[in-house]
Amino acid sequence: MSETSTQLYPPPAEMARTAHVPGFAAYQALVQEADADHQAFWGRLARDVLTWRTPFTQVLDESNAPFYRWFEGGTLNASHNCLDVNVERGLGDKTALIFEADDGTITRESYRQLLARVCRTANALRAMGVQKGDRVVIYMAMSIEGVATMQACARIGAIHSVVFGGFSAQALRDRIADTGASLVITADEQVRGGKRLPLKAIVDDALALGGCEAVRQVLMYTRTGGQVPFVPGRDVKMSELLPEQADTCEPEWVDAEHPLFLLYTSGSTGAPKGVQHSTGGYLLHAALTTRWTFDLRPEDVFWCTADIGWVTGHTYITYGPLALGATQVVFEGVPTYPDASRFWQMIHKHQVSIFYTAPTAIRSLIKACEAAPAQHPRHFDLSSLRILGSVGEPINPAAWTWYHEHVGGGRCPIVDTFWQTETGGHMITPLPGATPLVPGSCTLPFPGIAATIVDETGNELPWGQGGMLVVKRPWPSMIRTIWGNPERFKKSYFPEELGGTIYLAGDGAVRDEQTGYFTITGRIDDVLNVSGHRMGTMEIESALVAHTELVAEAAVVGRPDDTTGEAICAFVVLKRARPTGEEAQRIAKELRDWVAKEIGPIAKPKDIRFGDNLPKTRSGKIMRRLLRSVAAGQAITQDTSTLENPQILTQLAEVN
Ligand code: 6R9
Repeated sequence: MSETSTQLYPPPAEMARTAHVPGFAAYQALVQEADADHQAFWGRLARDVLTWRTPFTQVLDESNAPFYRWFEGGTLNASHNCLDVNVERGLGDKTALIFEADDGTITRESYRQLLARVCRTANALRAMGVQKGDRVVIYMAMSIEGVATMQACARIGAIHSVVFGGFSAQALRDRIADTGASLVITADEQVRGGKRLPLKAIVDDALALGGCEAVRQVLMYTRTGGQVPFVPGRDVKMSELLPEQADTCEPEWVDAEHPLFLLYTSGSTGAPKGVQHSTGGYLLHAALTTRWTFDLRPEDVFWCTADIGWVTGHTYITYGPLALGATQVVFEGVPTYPDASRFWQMIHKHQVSIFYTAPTAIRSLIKACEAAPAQHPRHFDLSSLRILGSVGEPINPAAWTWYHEHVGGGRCPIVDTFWQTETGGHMITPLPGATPLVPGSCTLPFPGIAATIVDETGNELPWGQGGMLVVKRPWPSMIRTIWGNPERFKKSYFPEELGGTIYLAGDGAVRDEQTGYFTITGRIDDVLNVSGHRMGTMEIESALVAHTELVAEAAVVGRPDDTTGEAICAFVVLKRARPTGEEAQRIAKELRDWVAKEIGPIAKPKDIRFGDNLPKTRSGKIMRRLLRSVAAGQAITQDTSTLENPQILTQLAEVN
């Protein structure tokens, strides 16, 4: 509905008065403060929001741009900021985490208890020989232990790299090998949607693939007690090591620039990149955005449904809310188990006041609740909610309106937060007490974020004209480098064509002619967004052609999908004759399973089309533009005159 996308939703009057950023004028004042003196602005906030061991002496060092350094001279510890500081503030007995397991079992942990757990884990890591700067790979599901393990790494200055529990042994191996980790932390199994899924067995497979020789030990949390292989001398159980440990642990005071974590994400070419984040700048933005974007108050119950395997789970579970002493829900399961009312029941049970989820979850719940009306949110008391959030992909106006009306009861602002793994925290987002909302728009930049839109040569474009989203000034939580590949960091994010110091987001965007509000139009590179998960088309292509017995050539593109946003569509040329009918379906299934094994189930192509060839230019380049139209079922309107073999398009349009 086009009307809904232009309707304005002003902030609720009460919020416009009492929010951390109260009203649009307050937002504008912050933007002006940052514009007038960018460094003074961030310096003031870094002193206000974080607790430093030694104060910084310089806010920003640009001498080696784009390798920016923030808060030089300052030392701190992220875990100290998230735990000790809150206990010292008198929040020791406040609930930090409410964990709800897949089967509904609830465990609560106060700030004091969480601090003790993190200290025991940190002592255990030290006892295993982990030192400051060592990399630790965490392959765990949603759990208090998962959050505590990340915090424990931070406490001793070890660099964690969480790998999402849905990635395969091969994908896990690649990440372990790239980090050079000496320790892997995992669980025996994970439980999701009533099913037990392996974790430890996958770690064993990953290590057996080779290339991870730096790994000396594997630390295992016992989640289910299921039978799992155990390698004596290498594998250690948390249940045996932790109780022996003291529950105090002196934090390792690190420089503001000390790497806090690496998180792998997909780019347009090559292997996934290890995005490196800092301690001081990252933590500042994590805490500040949690405070301003979600208007977090002491009495709030915050629930971010993301997994700790993604950046959203890092910033808005492990770091931001804890740095502010919030109470939050951590959920092990899936939104549709035991049925599609799970979220509504949990919001009511835990009296959640701030709820942050992804458009793909909303769209799948709309479908499920329409099919089973008893599970519709209207049957549940969701009056505890005050603010809703969305992240991961554009939220279409229809899903926005449903979320606003049925989940938010028409009274809760929706913060549509645009950001990326590389940005560390929110970049363009409404503030709930300040910004009038327009469904489908992430509205305006967070104060201090110099976002704008440029053309290919770096010229700023007027409102109304679509182009590339860039950020003109550095900000504290920006990516510091790609682990082990500073050249790729410069090339990917600070291209010479744009002057070498402007951050290129990789998304297209346009600003509304009247309001200047941003709308994200999608990636401008070969990165797909499937259910809010970033997938490189090249990664999936490499996985397909790695099936050397069957596959000669493959090209992967995205096509629009009502539920998942984008769906993966693979065009495959086999080493044998082009299959049809049942044979085509059988081979397509085999290839889907193969991709799941190579990368993980999230990378399985939804469509696989077989051809005798792929559409290529006379110079042999695959014409992905055309494949995108074929995948979307659109008529080909582009110029095909440079195509070597135009007839191939008809063949590829056939669905198996
Ligand atoms: C946080 C996260 C980043 C990519 C980003 C963009 C898309 C995220 C969005 C959005 C429109 C939003 N994206 N939030 N697009 N509106 N509110 O998702 O990080 O996994 O690195 O993905 O997701 O395309 O470039 P990440």
